[in-house]
Amino acid sequence: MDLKKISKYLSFILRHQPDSIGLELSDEGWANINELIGKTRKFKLTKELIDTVVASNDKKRFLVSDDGLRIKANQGHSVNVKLELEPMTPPDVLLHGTAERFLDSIFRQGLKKQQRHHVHLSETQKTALSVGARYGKPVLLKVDSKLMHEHGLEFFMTENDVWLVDEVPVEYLTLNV
Ligand code: HQG
Repeated sequence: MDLKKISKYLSFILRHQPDSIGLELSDEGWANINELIGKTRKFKLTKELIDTVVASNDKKRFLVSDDGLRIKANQGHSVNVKLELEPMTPPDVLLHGTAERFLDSIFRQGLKKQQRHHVHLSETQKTALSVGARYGKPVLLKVDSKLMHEHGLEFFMTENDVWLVDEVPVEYLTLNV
C-alpha cells in the first residue's frame, strides 16, 4: 500500500473534509480511529497502516492520542478546530517560503492565511524553500518575528515545529536575497 497516498487521504479528511465520509471531528480536531477506518471506502485502512503513516511521516503531520484511540492533524486545517496551542516566544527571525509570482500581492497586503487557519512560518531555509516551490519559483521572505512579538502579535508552535501566526503585516517582511 502506498503510504504517501494514505497520508494525503488522512490530510484531506482530518484537515479539510471529514464530512466527505460522514466523519465528525471533536472541537480539537480529533477523529476516532475505528470510526475513521470503518468509514473509509477508498482502500482497506487498518490501525497498523495508520500507525506506520503517523510514525514515518516526513513532517509529523499527525498525532495519535496516548490511549491509541484517536488521531488528529497537527496543523494545516481549513475546517474550524481549536488546536489548543499556547502562545510562545518565537526566535528573532522566521522564514516564509512562497512563490515569486505572489510577491506583488504579498507586499501590498502582507501575508494572509488564505484557506488555512494561520500563516505558516519555518525556522529553516530548506523547509521554507520546499514550501514555496509547491507554487512556482520559490523565494524566501524574512519575518521580523522579534518585533512582531514585541508589538503583541501572538505566535504558536505546532507539534511538528511549524510556527503559526494570524497574519504578517508588510512592515515585518523583507525579501531574503
Ligand atoms: C501565499 C504545507 C498572495 C503564501 C507546508 C502561500 C506548510 C499570498 C499561499 C503548510 C498572500 C498559501 C502551509 C497574499 C500569503 N497575496 N499570496 N497577500 N499571503 N500568500 O498552502 O504557507 O505539506 O495555504 O505565501 O509545509 O504555502 O500541507 O500555505 O504561498 O507548513 O503538511 O498563499 O502547508 O504543509 O498557501 O503552506 P498555503 P503555505 P503540508
